[in-house]
Amino acid sequence: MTTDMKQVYAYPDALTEVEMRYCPGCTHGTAHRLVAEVIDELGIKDRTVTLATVGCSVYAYEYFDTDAVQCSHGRAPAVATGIKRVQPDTIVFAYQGDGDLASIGMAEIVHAAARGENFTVIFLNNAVYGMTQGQMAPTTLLGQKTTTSPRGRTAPEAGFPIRVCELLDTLDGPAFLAREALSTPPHVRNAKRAIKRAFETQVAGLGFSLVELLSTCPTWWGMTPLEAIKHVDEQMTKCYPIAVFRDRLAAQEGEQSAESAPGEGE
Ligand SMILES: Cc1ncc(C[n+]2csc(CCOP(=O)(O)OP(=O)(O)O)c2C)c(N)n1
Ligand code: SF4
Ligand SMILES: [Mg+2]
Repeated sequence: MTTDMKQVYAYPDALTEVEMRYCPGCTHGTAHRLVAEVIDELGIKDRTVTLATVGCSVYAYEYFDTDAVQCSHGRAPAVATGIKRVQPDTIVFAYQGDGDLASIGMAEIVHAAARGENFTVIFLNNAVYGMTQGQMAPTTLLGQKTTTSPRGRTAPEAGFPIRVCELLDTLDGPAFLAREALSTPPHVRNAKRAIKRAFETQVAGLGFSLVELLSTCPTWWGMTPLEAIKHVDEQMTKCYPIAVFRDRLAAQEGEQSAESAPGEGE
């Protein structure tokens, strides 16, 4: 008797076999896997350049089986701009943490988005500086305890959390902007859909794309992996709502299908 077995998951081609150094329960690894699956599905591995940044994902250049450049803190959008303008056929993605992107690199990301540069950003929002021991980030929630806000973040002392997608959504440059959460399986599936859409936007040459992924840092949040997932799902999404803010590819697809549909009287 033969049984038909359908393969549901396989190790992505776009990941190397280097063991990731993330803490148990950290969703950086989940994000890497989703990006790698998308690269495989789009068949773009041989022309993809990974931009690793500074933070816990600093070794991304070892984990993705693509060409890669290690960028200094916050400067990945500037590096991406250079590579993409010189080699427009490459697919470039920057993998940035919230300290990297929304603190030291805020100017770079805003201007690259405003210019509508044709590359993709995977933005990991875990509400702390993970690598340097859990300091407050621009994305830290009000009331959240970190190593530099031991009594909890307060607005008079440290201002309000920065919502990157909403901020970039005020600009004309971006072509795709979405926020998803790496929490429950349905959210993880939606995150992959958004990542794919972002890469497709770049492949179609439509301009800047960014996916913000709400992520865990159980180590510096002082939580178990399960508590951290719950925290993403129940607390982070209150401050950072899940949404697709901009999808110019969908708008283009809509126009194309309207053009090809038979008009009235035809
Ligand atoms: C110019 C510069 N300033 C500061 C640092 C120190 N530093 C390394 S990682 C990091 C924070 C990273 O946090 P985030 O981007 O949120 O990444 P995570 O580790 O949370 O994934 C900082 C401040 C550095 N490497 N270079
Ligand atoms: S410190 Fe936080 S962000 Fe860094 S690997 Fe550990 S859990 Fe992940
Ligand atoms: Mg962080």
